[in-house]
Amino acid sequence: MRSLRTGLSLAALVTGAALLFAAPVAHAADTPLRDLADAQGKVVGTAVTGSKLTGTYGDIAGAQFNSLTPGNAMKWGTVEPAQGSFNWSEADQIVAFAQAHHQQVRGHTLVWHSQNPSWLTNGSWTTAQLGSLLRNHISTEVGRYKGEIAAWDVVNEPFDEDGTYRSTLWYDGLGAGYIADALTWAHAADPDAKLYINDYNVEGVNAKSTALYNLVKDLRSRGVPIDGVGLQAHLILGQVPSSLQQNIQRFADLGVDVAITELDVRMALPSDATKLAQQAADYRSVVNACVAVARCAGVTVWGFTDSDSWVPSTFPGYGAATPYDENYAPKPAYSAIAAALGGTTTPPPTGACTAAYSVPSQWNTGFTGQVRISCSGASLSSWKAKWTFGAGQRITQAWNATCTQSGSAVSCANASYNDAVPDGGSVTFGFNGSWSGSNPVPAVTLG
Ligand code: 9MR
Repeated sequence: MRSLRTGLSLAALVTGAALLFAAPVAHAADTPLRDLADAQGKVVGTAVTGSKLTGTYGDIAGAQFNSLTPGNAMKWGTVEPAQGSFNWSEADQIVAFAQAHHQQVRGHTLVWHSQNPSWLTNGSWTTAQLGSLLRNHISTEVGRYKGEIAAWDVVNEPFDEDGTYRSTLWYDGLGAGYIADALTWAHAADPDAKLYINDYNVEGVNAKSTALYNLVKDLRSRGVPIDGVGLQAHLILGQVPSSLQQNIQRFADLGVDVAITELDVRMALPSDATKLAQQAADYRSVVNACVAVARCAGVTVWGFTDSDSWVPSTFPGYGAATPYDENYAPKPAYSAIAAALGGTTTPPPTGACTAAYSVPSQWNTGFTGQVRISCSGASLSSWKAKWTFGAGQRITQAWNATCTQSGSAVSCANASYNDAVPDGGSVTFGFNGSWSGSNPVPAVTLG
């Protein structure tokens, strides 16, 4: 399903030639994440979009993960767009897919301040009406999927950053008791589902996570059915809280499970090899922290591919937050998750592909240039060679490549017949150009 690829990321100039190092990538022979997680007794999950569960997206979702979370399909606004009129199609589809692939489903989410239907948020309700609307919603949805959902994010994002309760439809209308009520109603509808409270910015020990801790402690002392805490973990590159494992442990010590429910690590775009390596380290520390605590149930990523991530639209200029790129190539973060789950990935190739620029002939106003791309210990399935002319040279005609020039910037892409550069092989293309004054050799990068 996954093919051998060479990461194109880091180019270094060596006197007119570009060195291209291969980035660590996963290979088809590597053990799927779900098998590694199963061996650890952990969940490795992903949020999914139902309509995308075909083709490569479906293949990866089914092969690599042992748990699915509907990204939006089970939210109130999706399932009951008009009062009393239900749309379960995407939720049903995801549950069916999960069952066909022997995966758990994490239900997400029953009580939230966001993505509610407008009939609900625009209505004016008495306290009693609001309470019964919530009760009916929970009973209906949890009841519909009784026995099919391993864990529910019953209450989502109940706290503000300072640890006080967030002002929401539910808190404002029903008081803090809505949390215990929601858990109780969910338990009545499916006694076997694990019931969670889920929030963000509660990964480390801080005011918000301490408020959550105190709530869970209180709920447990009162016998309210609370089984776990979800730490969403929408993280920023290089900012995994150092107290993550300690925080997971303190919840575990209360007698509840902990799940990392929405992991992603966003970075300022564009990504590069350094950022991707940092991201891999971040993913690894999160998964390590979960593996280190027995009551940590597992880790779910909030979308497994950069083509299906909420980040770019919410944080303009940021993205590349998931373990697979937009073309479904596993990133270093993928290998890091595998390693943290006890797997080994094929070591990164130590070889490189290089591009060497030369000028075989030159006359009064013209010259013939040549670029040879050679690979050793690495390979390319397609290539693009780029450089900037330093003295006003212009390409007039090219062969064995398609070259475009804009100002001084040149970009030459492979022809259909010479796209592959095998390990130990090379490809050469050439061009005629014009020059005057001088004709210095430019630095070529591959990408
Ligand atoms: O991934 C979800 C995205 O498609 C929605 O547009 C967004 C709307 O808020 O919600 C996203 O998922 C959220 C999740 O349900 C709760 N935690 C934060 C997630 C990212 O916003």
